[in-house]
Amino acid sequence: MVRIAVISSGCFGRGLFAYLWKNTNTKIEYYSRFSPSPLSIKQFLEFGRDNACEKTSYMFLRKELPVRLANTMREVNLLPDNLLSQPSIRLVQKWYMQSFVELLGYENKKPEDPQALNDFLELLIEIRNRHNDVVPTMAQGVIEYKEKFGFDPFISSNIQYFLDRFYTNRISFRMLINQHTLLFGNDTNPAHPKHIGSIDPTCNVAEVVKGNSPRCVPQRQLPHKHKSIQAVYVPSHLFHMLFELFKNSMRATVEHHENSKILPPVKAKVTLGKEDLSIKISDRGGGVPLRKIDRLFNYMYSTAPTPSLEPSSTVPLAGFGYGLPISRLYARYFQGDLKLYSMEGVGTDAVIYLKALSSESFERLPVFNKSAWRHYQTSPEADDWSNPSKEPRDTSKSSYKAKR
Ligand code: W6P
Repeated sequence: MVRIAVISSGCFGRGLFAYLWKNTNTKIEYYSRFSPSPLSIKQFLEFGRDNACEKTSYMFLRKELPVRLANTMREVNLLPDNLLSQPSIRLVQKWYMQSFVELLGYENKKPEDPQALNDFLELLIEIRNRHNDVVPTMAQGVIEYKEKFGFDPFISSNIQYFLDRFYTNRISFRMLINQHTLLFGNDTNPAHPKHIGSIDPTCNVAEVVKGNSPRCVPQRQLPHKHKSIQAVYVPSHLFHMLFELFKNSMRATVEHHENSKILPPVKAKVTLGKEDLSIKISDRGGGVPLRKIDRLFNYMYSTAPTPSLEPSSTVPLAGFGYGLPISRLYARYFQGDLKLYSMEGVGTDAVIYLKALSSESFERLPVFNKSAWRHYQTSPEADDWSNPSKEPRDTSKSSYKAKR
């Protein structure tokens, strides 16, 4: 009713846009007050297996997707102005805004309307495509910032905190969209009839490991040697992580043994315990000193200054890029983790930990609240440990006694 009043009042230009803008921001505020509802792999599986109901999925998603979008959009706005104002970040914000507004179009559309169900599914595919390049575009934004303002530890820790949460949100958003479109779209997957959406209920981990590397030697350590280790998992996530780890291990191996005829193999080991399913990838690529390990996961540190100027052939494999931090997010998304254990001069073990039980692998989702807000206000770790500088500390000032 208000909408009609505004349009018919004749102030078509700014008035209408101002109204729509204000209305959308009110909606973002409204939806961001809900916390996202994490699902376990078991729940994804059971929902998709027992004659999945499209109406139920629609009813859940038309609320849950705006909730997840709004939570992350509120957090984007907490980024420092100098970063927020970069054109690439603005572009990503625009995509989020558009997708959010489009989803709101279904707030009042009844699930009994088959046209609404079909249009909603089409919209999800459109949104998924619109957001395809979010990761490289955000990386571009970080580059734009770095070119103008240089590397700053405060900004770097902000970016690290933010991008981990932002990309986790994106992984979860795409997971929900993929489940809905794969279960209810016409594009059934004939290659994997047993899969439930993107989930393989009997994912053979060693097979995915082998698929990544013909040179590796997957060793099995099993309570029953005849049975291979299976997981209820998203094979594409597992593939993404393993591809990244093998790539890094092989590069380290080749570079460390440049002048020798034989290359030590990259080895893989898969183990299953009561809690964890663990996958270790071991290389003898000379290792990384402890001081540099954190950098491998740092977004601001590992964004190349000007990748567009480099020959394109070097881009996909060059540097560590965002592959490692995002692989770790995939592992953490379902309550696992990814860790590196390196011994300088020798080599590196990378371990992916997954939950052995699908009932325990709940989505790990960022929530926009006061505690998250606080992270953007405080500076990184106060300097409350000694530094190795040999300069004697100036004790003449009174501040020495009156510790603050
Ligand atoms: C290295 C560095 C690295 C990162 C990730 C995985 C394996 C390896 N090996 O030397």
